[in-house]
Amino acid sequence: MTVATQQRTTRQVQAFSADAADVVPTRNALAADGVVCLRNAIPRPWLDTIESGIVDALAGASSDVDVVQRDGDAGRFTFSSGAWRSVDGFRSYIFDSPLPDLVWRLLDSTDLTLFYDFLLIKEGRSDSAATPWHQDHSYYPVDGFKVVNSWVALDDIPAESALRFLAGSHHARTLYRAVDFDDPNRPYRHARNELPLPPDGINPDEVLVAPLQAGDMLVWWSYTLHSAPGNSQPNRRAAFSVNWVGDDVTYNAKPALDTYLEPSLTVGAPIACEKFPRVRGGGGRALG
Ligand SMILES: O=C(O)CCC(=O)C(=O)O
Repeated sequence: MTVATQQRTTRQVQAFSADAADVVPTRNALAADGVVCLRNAIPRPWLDTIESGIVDALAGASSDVDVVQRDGDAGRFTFSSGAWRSVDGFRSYIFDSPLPDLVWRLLDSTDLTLFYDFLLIKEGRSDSAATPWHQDHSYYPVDGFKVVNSWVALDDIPAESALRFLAGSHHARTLYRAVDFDDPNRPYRHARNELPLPPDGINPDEVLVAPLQAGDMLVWWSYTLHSAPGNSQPNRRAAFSVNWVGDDVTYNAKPALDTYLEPSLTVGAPIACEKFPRVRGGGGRALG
């Protein structure tokens, strides 16, 4: 994203109370824009549970942690994925907090299946830890459209370091090629070269920005294009995201990271299995 784009970005992601009795306006906003914000979605005790998980994950409980310190940055950029099985705090948050019900009521699906968790910490002054424009779906070996990311802010995140979304970019159902987060000019190792690259020259008037308070949660479709700047603030900017699939999703076994693959799955079949457990519906715990 160009500096000019950042300066002109003023529209915000539509925000709703997480406990609104009527969920229709929230669902409509998610359908229209491809992203929605749930204010105060996750209460402080659950954020503390995630924080205790972070301590354990970084102490070795997560087998998939990357810590990157880029040249010239004072702060590090740390991420971990697929750690819920070995990190108690992450598992407890995913299965026992209000999270699955908050997500399921936004998804028009008979069931809700856990795909994977993702921790992302941009320490203060990790200025170059920018995230290029991408779709989450480009990285996944699955077909279907009921795939959502539920991304909770663990810190207050001002507009300067907040996520940006291209409003309505999920509508065309165009799957773009995966890009390399470390260097968008380098081919991603599992890129499908037959797919188009994400669009260049995003129109700043169509960009939604998402400044958040700790505990606010963004929910977006896996086809929604999004990006984020590095963290030029002095404070940590951390988030924990949980990715879910609904009842139209099937496995396609396309090349992908191990986190997203399960060799025992059949191409064309739903992905629910031991690695990707069904959490609601279809034998999972009932909603409400
Ligand atoms: O927060 C960020 O910098 C990127 C998050 C993101 O793109 C994602 O979780 O898919």
